[in-house]
Amino acid sequence: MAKDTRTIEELSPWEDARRMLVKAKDEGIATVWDRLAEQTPHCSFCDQGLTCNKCVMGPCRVNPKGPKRQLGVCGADGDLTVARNFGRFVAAGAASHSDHGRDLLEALEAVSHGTAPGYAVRDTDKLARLCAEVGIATLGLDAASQAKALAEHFFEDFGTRRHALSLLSRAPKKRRDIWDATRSTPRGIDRECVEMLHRTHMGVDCDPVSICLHAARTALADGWGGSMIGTELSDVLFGTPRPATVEANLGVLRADSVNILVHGHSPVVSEMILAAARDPEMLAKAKAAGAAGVNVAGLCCTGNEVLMRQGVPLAGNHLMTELALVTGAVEMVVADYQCVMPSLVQIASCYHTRFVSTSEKARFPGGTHLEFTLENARDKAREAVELAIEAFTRRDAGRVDIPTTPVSLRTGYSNEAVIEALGGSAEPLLAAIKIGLVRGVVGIVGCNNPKLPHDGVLTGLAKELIRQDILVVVTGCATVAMGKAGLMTTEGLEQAGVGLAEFCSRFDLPPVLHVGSCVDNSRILALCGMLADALGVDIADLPVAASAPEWYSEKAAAIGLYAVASGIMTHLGLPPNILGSELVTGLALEGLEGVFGASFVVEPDPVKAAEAISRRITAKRLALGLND
Ligand code: CUV
Ligand code: SF4
Repeated sequence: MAKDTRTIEELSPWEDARRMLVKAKDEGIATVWDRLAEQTPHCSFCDQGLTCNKCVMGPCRVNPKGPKRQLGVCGADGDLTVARNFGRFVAAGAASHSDHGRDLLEALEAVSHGTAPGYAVRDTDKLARLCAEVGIATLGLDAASQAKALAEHFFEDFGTRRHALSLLSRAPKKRRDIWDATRSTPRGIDRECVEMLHRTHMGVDCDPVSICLHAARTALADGWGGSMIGTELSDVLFGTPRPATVEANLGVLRADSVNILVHGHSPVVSEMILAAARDPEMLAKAKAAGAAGVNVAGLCCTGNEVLMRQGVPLAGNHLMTELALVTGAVEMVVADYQCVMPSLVQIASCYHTRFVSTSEKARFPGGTHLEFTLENARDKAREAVELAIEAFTRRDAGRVDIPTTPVSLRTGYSNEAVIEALGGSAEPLLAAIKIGLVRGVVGIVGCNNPKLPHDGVLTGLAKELIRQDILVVVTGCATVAMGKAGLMTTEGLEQAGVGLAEFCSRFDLPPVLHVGSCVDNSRILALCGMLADALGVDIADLPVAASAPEWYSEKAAAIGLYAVASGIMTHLGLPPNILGSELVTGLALEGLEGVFGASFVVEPDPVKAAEAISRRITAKRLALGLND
């Protein structure tokens, strides 16, 4: 097997990761880093986005600068090839978030019909607020009828018959005008994804710029559509997050308990697993099997979902998912979908660990498939917990190593909770921004990527930003990184600049606020819309930025693009596979500025990235007539 030439110390800064990397090596277990080494160097055509397999006249490798093969068999040049690939990449990401959003919509509908036992509307106020927002008269409607009406309304947003998605109303008028003028107003969530597949079929849209603009429209359909609906309905069904202190890292696993890891993205399955694990009957069964209890911990975004709402500890982020199993202390991984490495099935089989898939659309051969539906979820969750208890009896104590003790982090900062923490309105934050106590706000989001030092770019960037009085909001896998770095409690204020520390202390906030999972990036969009409206400006005028320092997924590309198309400059720690086209790369790095008032910055070095972001924030502050 090819070896990663980096030392374990270079791969990850964390004690828990390093200990498990050593253990994996000792036990002969390959990880994502080993497989990356085997795949390196990557195919240079693919790396640049210059391969095409969209028809069987090909596949083609396009070499724009070469003596030969400047065009694919159909005549597509490098720019078109890169644009078509990137368009489909973004559409896949937007489709993933949005299909997840649709699952929440189906759950809400089933709850309204009484056909989803165990699920309920937990936040009736939010349900009523959303109904009012989209124009559903709630007078005389009970919660079930409101849920039914709201579900029907949002289903329409997925279709093809609207001219604009309903929650676009949360964006400032100026922004909506820009979208209209550039024909990037998303009409239907599914429609934009499907249209991207259509446009990129051989012989449809052959203009790379036009494809990129449609990519922006598709991404906007995710951010202000599929993801936003997913977030809002998750709050309605499972409760709007409120501040709480929780624990994170592999130390949250318990040697004496049945450990179940929930992994994936949707709260629909993980909430049920949690409910079953907390059932006294299950606890009794666990005790009978010799365990002290049933301990549920989260991975990745589903972990963020149950962390935000239920205080469930977070075992780790993307690059920790394999290593969590290497502890030998995990009885079960329950996965729904997205970002679940197929390798987990193989690694689970090296231990007593059971890998359970739950979604009809995400099957993992070699694992145990317990198909969850809205009707059977409560029973299936109990079945899963019973299987985990059974697995506990087969645990090999000699192979268990739970490294480190957990760190604490504060969570639960939904927009509602932030406003409540500020005393009922966003005014104190705006005032702090105006006088420069808080210079700006940056969303740091997204994944890990084994090509980069684990969590290194994420935490390096966050530390630089808070030092420069920039408030950071985080979602997804970035959360665990910030928590481990100690930035998500008020103790983290020691690392913040004087102004930010003063502001945060006044409202008892940490310098890095946890706003949720990847779909919850929509909370950041909504917050930006709110702040811009309060100031009477466009989102592009705000001293804000976004960053996905260690991103890897198609979804992250969609997030980055909807941020840019919403007017938010976005930093990426590594580029998407577009460098084979100067045209597309130029558009991403500069051209979009002229269209949407924001573009991408690619920079792997966290300090340099912070400089670029800080410069941007200064420029926006000066343009608003504020100090720098
Ligand atoms: Ni959706 S998309 S690795 S779990 S943040 Fe984590 Fe988050 Fe990226 Fe995936
Ligand atoms: Fe080749 Fe064109 Fe077919 Fe792509 S669509 S595989 S470039 S012939």
